[in-house]
Amino acid sequence: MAVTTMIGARIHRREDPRLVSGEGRYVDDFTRPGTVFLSVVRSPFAHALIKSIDVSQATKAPGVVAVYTHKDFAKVLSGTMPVTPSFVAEKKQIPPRFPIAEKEVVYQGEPVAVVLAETKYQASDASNLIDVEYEQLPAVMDLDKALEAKSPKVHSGAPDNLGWDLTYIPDDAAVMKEADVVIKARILQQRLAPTSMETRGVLAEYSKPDGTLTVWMSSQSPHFVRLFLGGAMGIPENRLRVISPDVGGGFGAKISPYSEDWLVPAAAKLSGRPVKWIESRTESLLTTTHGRGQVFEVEAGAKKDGTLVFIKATQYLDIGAYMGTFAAFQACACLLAGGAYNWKHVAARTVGVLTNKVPTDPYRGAGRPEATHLCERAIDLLAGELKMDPAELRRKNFITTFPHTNHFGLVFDSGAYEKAMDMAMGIAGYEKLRQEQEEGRKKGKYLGIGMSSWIEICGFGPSAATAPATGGIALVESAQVRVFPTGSVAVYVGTHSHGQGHDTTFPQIVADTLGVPYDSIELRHGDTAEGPAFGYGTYGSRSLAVGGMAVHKASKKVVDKARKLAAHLFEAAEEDVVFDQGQFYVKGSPDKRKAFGEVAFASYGAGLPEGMEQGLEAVAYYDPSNFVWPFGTHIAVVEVDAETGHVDLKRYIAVDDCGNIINPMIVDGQIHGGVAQGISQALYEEIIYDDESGQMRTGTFTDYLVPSANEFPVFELGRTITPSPTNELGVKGIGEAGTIASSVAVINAICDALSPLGIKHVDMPASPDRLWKQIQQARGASSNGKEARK
Ligand code: MCN
Repeated sequence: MAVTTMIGARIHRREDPRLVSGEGRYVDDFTRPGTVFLSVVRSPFAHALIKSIDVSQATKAPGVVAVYTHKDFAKVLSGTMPVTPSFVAEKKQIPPRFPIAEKEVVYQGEPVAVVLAETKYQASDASNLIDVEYEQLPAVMDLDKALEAKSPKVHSGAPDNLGWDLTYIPDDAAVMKEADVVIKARILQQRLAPTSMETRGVLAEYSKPDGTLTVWMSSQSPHFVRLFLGGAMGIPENRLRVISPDVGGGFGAKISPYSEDWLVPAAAKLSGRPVKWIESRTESLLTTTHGRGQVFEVEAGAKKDGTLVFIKATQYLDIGAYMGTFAAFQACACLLAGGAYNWKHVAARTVGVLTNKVPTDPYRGAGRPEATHLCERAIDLLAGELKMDPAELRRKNFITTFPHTNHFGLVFDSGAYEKAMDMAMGIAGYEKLRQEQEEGRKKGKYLGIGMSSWIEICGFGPSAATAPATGGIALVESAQVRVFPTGSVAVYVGTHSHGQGHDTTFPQIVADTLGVPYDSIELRHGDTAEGPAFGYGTYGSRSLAVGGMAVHKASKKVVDKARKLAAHLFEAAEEDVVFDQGQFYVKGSPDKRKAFGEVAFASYGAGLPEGMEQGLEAVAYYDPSNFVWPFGTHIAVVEVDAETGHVDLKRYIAVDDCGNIINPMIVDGQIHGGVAQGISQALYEEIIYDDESGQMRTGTFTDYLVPSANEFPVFELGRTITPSPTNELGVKGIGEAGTIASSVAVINAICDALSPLGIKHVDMPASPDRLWKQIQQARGASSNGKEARK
């Protein structure tokens, strides 16, 4: 690999001046002549039968162009919404999902009818005139209750509410008996709303004469939408164009296709008019897939000397009313339950449970924050039982030899876990903090130090592992590099940047590989009409480790062709031509050079070597041999006010290792955002439904607490670099790392702070209300002499 100056350069994101000055172009900025606006009539109930729908008043309302219900959409849409079920082999039940309800609604917010009108206000007003007669049915909202035999069924007539039940590894009772101490915990991962700044939105234009459909959509994976939507509408991929322009965040919730992604294009076909729908914030909280929504039963055991023996995790995952396209993926929490440690035995089981709520699907980290949380909580609980320092217990049990094959057959490519922990402890001043804690406790201060030594699997993914899991589609990645006659370069990729800075980092890779100026390279993505035939989108922190490698591979193909041409121009043998930072020369004659641009120009001219075609461009698909395995240690320092339950997050230290770095500034930015999201889960965010009525109680930002920068301390970052042996760039992903690591670091710190009260575990969000009650209970118990109070 040519090493020059751009890979590793801490340069500003080139997309930012455009995005922060209002020049970004999001779905709502696009319009087509004659566009009508769509409003969705949604079920107000969590579970009900639709007895009748009267649209007569709405049809007569001002500006209304059409009103459509299930029977209309059934004429232009076939099949059901896509699901990747094969990930969970022992699947029990995948309720078929049509994008709009026909006879039964199974979650609040499910589409029942749509109105098309000349303005969005007319569409919204008219949707209130649609009279739907419902017969309310009992809803089941609670995960535990849903599993009871006598509970109402989420779908009428269904045998039970079980989505899946899969034991990956059963108990090994003989090994489990070897443990001297055993801890048990029930850990809640509350439902979260992935609240990107830009809500979802779709604009669709159908041309009847030529049978083409163009869709503008806020999506992380436009090619997948084209594949699935084309199937549903019977439109071949060469007549269907999906454009994801600037996307204001996705956080995993814009991977899977949604009802509206089908209804808007279908309405465009039915009405013969371009149709636009932009999701409101309340619709977003109610109907965009939620994240997490899980309960873990965890058991772990260790020897007296701190040697870890076993960890057992049972995951109960609240699927919601239908299975999200990638819902089963969240079961990967089980595969990483052992974390960064050597355990003699790991047992894991995942149970997917249907409830009358909006489906859950991947949200930043998807399975890996949950795995880190359960494992790192178990480590701290064991350390408490063993009366060992949590850092010491970690150090004693870290995996140290690589590649390492875990209990599930996954191969960790490289790591240096202790090094990252040592650096984090150094930055934190760990020993001093422990002393301060000791002294503070004497004065009644509840200071806590929490650690999270995280690992993750990302860079999805190798075809051998992903094709069986997705039902046949291998998650590889594509790129096309085009060099124009005067030397400027356009790069087309199948990944989609919606905040991750690809416009900057991918050209950094190309600049070094081709040896051309960074400013001469443009990145294009998000339009299925451009670039390679298929792209696999952005999620699972895969864009660099897979997509960046495709870019690198395509660039190298271009260099190979240019080298052949340079040899011809030099009248030398190809193997004698040296390519050095954008210049070609013949071995032994370094003074006589041809710049890459000269060769590019020549490639469009006459007199090429025999058999060589004009032009200088290449397409590459990259299929990695393995996933990549970043890691690190985060440390949170908190003080809990025992009188109010308020948590003051005093410091946050994050040491992460994502292999070689393309752009340190962008990596830091990704860590900042990710850490903020994880802390927010630990302290603030929670989607709440009323168990009785099935109504969501957090339908606005007044009830659903999203923090601002003011709620966070300045993050103290450190970095170790352990290159990945999996790819030539030596890179690993970083887009989810902060979220994966941080929630449990904060919770471990709170538990540490409250340990003098005998509190061993707190659930998320650790809101003042929840903590105050727990503190009151603990104090009550201690005044009854049941718990020790220091
Ligand atoms: N990078 C780097 N060197 C590394 C690793 C990464 O320079 N060793 C750079 C990459 O080149 C890229 C960025 O860091 O510019 C993130 O790369 P990567 O880790 O490959 O992650 P992805 O680009 O695939 O992003 C996906 C990830 C996920 S899964 C979610 S969810 C998420 C996230 O990124 N959603 C985001 N970060 C987000 N950031 C914003 N602003 N908005 C979202 O919706």
